[in-house]
Amino acid sequence: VSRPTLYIGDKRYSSWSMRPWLALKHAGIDFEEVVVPLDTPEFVQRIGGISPTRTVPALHLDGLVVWDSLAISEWAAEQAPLLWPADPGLRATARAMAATMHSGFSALRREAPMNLGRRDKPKPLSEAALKDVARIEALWRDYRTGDGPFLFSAWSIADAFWTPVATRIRSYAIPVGAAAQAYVDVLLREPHFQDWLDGALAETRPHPLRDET
Ligand SMILES: N[C@@H](CCC(=O)N[C@@H](CS)C(=O)NCC(=O)O)C(=O)O
Repeated sequence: VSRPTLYIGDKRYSSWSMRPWLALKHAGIDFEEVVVPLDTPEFVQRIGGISPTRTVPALHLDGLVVWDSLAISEWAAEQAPLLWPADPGLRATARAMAATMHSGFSALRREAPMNLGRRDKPKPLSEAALKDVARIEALWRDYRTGDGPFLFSAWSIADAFWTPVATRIRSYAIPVGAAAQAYVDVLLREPHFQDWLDGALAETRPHPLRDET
């Protein structure tokens, strides 16, 4: 079995790429990462050979291509089952939490795109985006389980899916309650995220669409 390759976008901007990258790291899987810069001629030229959906992330292993951040995370969980909670009920809830993030909160995502080069700079958000934030806070409050720092006590793929949201809260100085802020801080202090952030801050390419001040 050869080493898997994870194709990702810029670490500063590609929130979809971050989630399975974190899952693979937490699984202890040895993989190669290849950054394909978003919104460039290089991306357009290479993406057809990388993913049938022409999006990153995509994982290549031994002739198999797995696209979509959740599908790649599930592949990682098959190698390392503890990426989900061991209890079947909690596991179902954790999957629901990840899937909810995967397919929802479009107003917040549109108005506050991930940009790891931006920190503590407020931006006025629409009512729809603020509603997204309130729903996220309620989910975090109502489904937090156990004594550990993460949503289901130990780190799980659900936390991977919320980590880009945590970065948006910090980047755009979005006000949240004390419990939500504490969870945000836990996600942003997590060592594998810190490694991703170091990589993001080392990227210097100006981005045509995202570098608003
Ligand atoms: N649902 C997909 C979404 C992936 C996605 O939209 N990726 C963006 C970058 S973060 C992309 O590749 N955009 C390139 C394009 O649309 O041309 C997933 O979870 O992987």
